Amino acid sequence: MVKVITYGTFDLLHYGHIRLLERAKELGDYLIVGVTADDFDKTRGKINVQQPLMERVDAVRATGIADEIIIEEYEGQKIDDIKRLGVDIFTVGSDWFGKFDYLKEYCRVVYLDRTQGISSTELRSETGAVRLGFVGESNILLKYKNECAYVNGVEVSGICTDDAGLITALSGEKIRFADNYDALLDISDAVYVISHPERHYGQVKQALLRGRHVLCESPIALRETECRELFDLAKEKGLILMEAIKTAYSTAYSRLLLLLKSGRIGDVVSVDAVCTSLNGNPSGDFTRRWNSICSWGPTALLPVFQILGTNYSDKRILSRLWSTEHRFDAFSKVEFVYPGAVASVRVGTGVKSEGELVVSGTKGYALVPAPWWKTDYFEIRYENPADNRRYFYQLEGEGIRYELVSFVKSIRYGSLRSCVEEDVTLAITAVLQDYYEGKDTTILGEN
Ligand code: C2G
Repeated sequence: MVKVITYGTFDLLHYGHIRLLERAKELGDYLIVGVTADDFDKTRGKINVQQPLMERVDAVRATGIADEIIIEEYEGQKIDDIKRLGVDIFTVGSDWFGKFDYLKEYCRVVYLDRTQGISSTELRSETGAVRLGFVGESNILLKYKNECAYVNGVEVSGICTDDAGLITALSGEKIRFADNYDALLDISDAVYVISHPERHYGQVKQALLRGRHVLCESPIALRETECRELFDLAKEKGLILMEAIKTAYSTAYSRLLLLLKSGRIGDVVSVDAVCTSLNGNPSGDFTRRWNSICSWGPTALLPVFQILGTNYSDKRILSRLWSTEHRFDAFSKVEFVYPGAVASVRVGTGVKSEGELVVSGTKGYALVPAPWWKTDYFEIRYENPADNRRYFYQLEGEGIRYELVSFVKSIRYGSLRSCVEEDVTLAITAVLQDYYEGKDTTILGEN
């Protein structure tokens, strides 16, 4: 019996895949198909896959061509499989010509002509790309704009900014500058809002009322009631309103949460997050610069609320200000008391500290080294160092492209696929609102 093996993602299975499988089967008597696991695809840069693994496995099985289906989960697995399964022939489409010649040491390698005119990428974009507009004055806008290049099904419709630096940075590109926000909405299906936090509520509401989906850099609003109103409006109009906190889309961060929830460090007793970036004195530019609690508060609060929940029994905010009039903090510490646990976050654009995340538990602790908010690595540590575990998960683009993929998928499938729960968003907003209203807040003085 001649055993043949081939591998693929087989996303949105189409006749190009099926023809490949049919010709692969004709090479021998028994065909094994390796379908790539979601994580493995993400690791090798295929972040736009629409279907989860089992849907893709079912689709391959339904063709009736494969005699056996396995899951491809790691780099180099093909060699293991060929040896373990006694494979005689490895085959793959000609778009991979030459890439698998190293397998000739273990079996015959056959490249089959790729079927022209069809691809999963084209199918993903067939339903019309989401025209995404950008509004704001931050350099983060550039990052998001550039990350769109990695996301199927989205195109940059235009930019609304009055930031001279951004306009200069983009001047060499084929980018449409909208004269005003309304004009940007005219040419967009969705907008990414990265303007000053004080303008978020109004701009998000305007976009929703115009039937546009919204990805808004956190905080979505500075009052809890306004935040609820916007979520209700989005639901009422069948639109996607998604809060942008890129850390939530980092694989390492999301895997850390799963390990903690599975009890790997015992009961969590303390969560301590630090986020700082010295941006220098805003020197009066208070309507364009973001203060510390808006710049870093949502990111630093995210693990506190996603690990310990949002039902804390007490909170204290301690802030050192650059401007009392504008309530512009250079540094803030927020302490929380929970039943059986505590948490603290320290954020600052006028203070420098070690930007790590430490989660302390009754059996051990998790350490995410600086800059934890865009990490690809963390450790679980115990009393006996021999028991320590290290984890690494590839992170491209600080998590932004994964966030954009989730946003576009949410729009395409009509249901929010956010990694930030609504109650977490509301809890973040409530902390910011208390800071601005001075509730539970002590001002330590001016910078
Ligand atoms: N294919 C094809 N014609 C197309 C599209 C795809 O012949 N129009 C082939 C590809 O060459 C591949 C298989 O169908 O052999 C599956 O394609 P994908 O699902 O796009 O996955 P890909 O990552 O290209 O698979 O490690 C090997 C890779 O996983 C190969």
